[in-house]
Amino acid sequence: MRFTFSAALAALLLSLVATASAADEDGYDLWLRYRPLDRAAQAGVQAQARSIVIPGVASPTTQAALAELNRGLAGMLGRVPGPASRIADGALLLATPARLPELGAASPLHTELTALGNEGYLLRQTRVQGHNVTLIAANSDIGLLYGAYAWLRDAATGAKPEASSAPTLQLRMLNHWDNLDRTVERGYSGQSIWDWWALPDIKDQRYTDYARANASLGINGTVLNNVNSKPEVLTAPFIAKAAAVADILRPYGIKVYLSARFSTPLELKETSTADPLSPEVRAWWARKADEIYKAIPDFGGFLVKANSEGQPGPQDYHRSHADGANMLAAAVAPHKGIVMWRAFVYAPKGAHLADDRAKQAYDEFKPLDGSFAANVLVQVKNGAIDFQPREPFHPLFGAMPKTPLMMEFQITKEYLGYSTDMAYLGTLFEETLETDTKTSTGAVAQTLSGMAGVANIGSDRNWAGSHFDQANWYAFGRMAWNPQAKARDVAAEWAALTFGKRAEAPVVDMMMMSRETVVNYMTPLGLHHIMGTGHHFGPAPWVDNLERPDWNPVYYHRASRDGIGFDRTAKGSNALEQYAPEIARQYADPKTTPEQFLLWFHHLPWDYAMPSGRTLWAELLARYDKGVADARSLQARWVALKPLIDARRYAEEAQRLNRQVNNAVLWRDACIAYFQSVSGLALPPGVTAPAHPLDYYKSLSYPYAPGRG
Ligand code: GCW
Repeated sequence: MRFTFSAALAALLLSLVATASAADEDGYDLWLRYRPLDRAAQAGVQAQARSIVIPGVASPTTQAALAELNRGLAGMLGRVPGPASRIADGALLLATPARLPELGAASPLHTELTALGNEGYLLRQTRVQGHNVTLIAANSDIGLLYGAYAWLRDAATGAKPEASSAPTLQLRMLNHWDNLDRTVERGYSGQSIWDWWALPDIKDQRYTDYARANASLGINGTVLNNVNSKPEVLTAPFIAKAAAVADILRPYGIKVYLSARFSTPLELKETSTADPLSPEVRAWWARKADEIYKAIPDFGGFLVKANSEGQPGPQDYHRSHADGANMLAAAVAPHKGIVMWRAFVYAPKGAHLADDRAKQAYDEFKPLDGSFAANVLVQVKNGAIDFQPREPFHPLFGAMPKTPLMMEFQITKEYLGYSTDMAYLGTLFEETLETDTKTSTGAVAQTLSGMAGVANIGSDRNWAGSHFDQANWYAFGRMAWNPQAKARDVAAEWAALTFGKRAEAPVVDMMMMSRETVVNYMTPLGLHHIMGTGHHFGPAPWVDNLERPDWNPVYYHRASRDGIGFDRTAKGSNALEQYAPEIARQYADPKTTPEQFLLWFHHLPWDYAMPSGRTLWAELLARYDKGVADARSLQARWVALKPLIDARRYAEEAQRLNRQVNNAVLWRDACIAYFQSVSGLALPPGVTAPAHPLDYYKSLSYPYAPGRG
């Protein structure tokens, strides 16, 4: 009797524990959750992986692939097939031509496989050595690892295994804006994951999990430190720390890069100048490169922010960006390293200000097309101003045919509500990448040889600050692998992996509307850069007293009694001239300018007639109202999803979506109060007056907002 009672109690407790642990997730596992499949799906997956065979000598990369497959199968099926040495029916076979001679020139797969290059893979149900197998084939071990992740993704989502895939872009990079003291510039997910102080002796398990997550997306490079760099990162102790990280990332196909401060040798007092043409300086960088490559043989190279926002650069010595970039490029060239030189430049304090900050990068870089060394890439921000909720594509894309360009997206949401507001950036990436430059290059995506994303990864348990912000890391990686990927498909994949198949469709609907919602309550109709000084969080369209004119929101919206918007046509700054003639012509006329860019290119009277039949003033108000209404809709949609989401993640996102509604209302009310004070116009019937007078919004300050590094 006693025995029965305690057995029953134990069973009850066990089931409670099981339910609780199944219910509560903290997000650490990201999209690599590998939760148990239903019975039918289990049978299908099991049939493809009765054993795992990787012929030939194991490498760190094949070991990583095997470990991940085992982890995935243990989670999804509750069993681990383990490695087998012989090919048998039902084997999951991972092989390169070097590992399995059958995949060589005589193979029917040879042509297809060769076309996939070094990183691509193919998945195929086929026969090998007389056995029915599921084949993951590639030309290199890293291709096998990517193939293993693809196979696991398909298994977890019930998707039909993808036939074959290869990346179009060579460089798929994260840029960490992480400082050496572990603060993160524009980071909203805790501290830096790089514990520089503890490295190289103490290596956090997170570094390996970081590598797994990135490899699962095909990310193959990471810049460990902030572009606002420090000289110390290139000293021996920090090179040793970076080398320890590189050792962990290497099996996953991820190279380490560092942001270099242009004046490093001078500041370390090892040279008397930082002039890029000085032999002393050139020799110093060559020695430094040798030193780095001794510690990190596959070191990727340098990322540089120069002559921008007070950073030192070649212009300090009356040299050009090309002189500076080529000097560093010469130092790393013997080691096959590269230099990524950022085009985010705007005049330093006191220098002559361009008439329009949006024009400066093009003005400085376009004339240098053709003068960069072969191992230099110019990294161009998405947005000629700065990662705004919406910007037209940067005019440098399509304008530098002789220079490899990289796209720089910001995954961390500096300007889109940090990690509190929900904004799925897949739609933003897609919108930019698919835009036709109307030059010989075609779509923006076709101008690229690499893509960089400013990381949103930190020490928070869920990595990204919020669960939905994980999707932005995911989308960046998947779209760097395939810039033609559709935001909706990527969202569907992420949602199924993260919240399960049943939640997929409604979660995707939320994601797909989320960025437009933010645009509407922050900067509708092409408005930009009207956020608070320094922290860039809340609204501050009234700010007009900062040292530089182009730091002031009033510089960008130009609202006055007569109208609103920045005239970038020939009557104004003529930034339009930097685009292909076809685009310049189309955007020269407000009637043919896409509504979403209207006030980016035009200054228009408040009573300008919009296609909706409303005046511009009424349309602006309607957009702010729509932003708030859609934020409420996101909140309600999440509530409806409650039965499908585990309690912990449900609550964590619900709190954020509630706060987002308040944030949307704040933006709407503050902007309407301010623009009304300028336009002097009444609110049309039905439009709710802001909750407070303008002075109230002006008095709000956020001295301790996160992310200022
Ligand atoms: O958007 C601005 C940010 C800065 C950042 C800079 C840049 C790293 O506010 O924090 O500095 O862009 O991209 O260099």
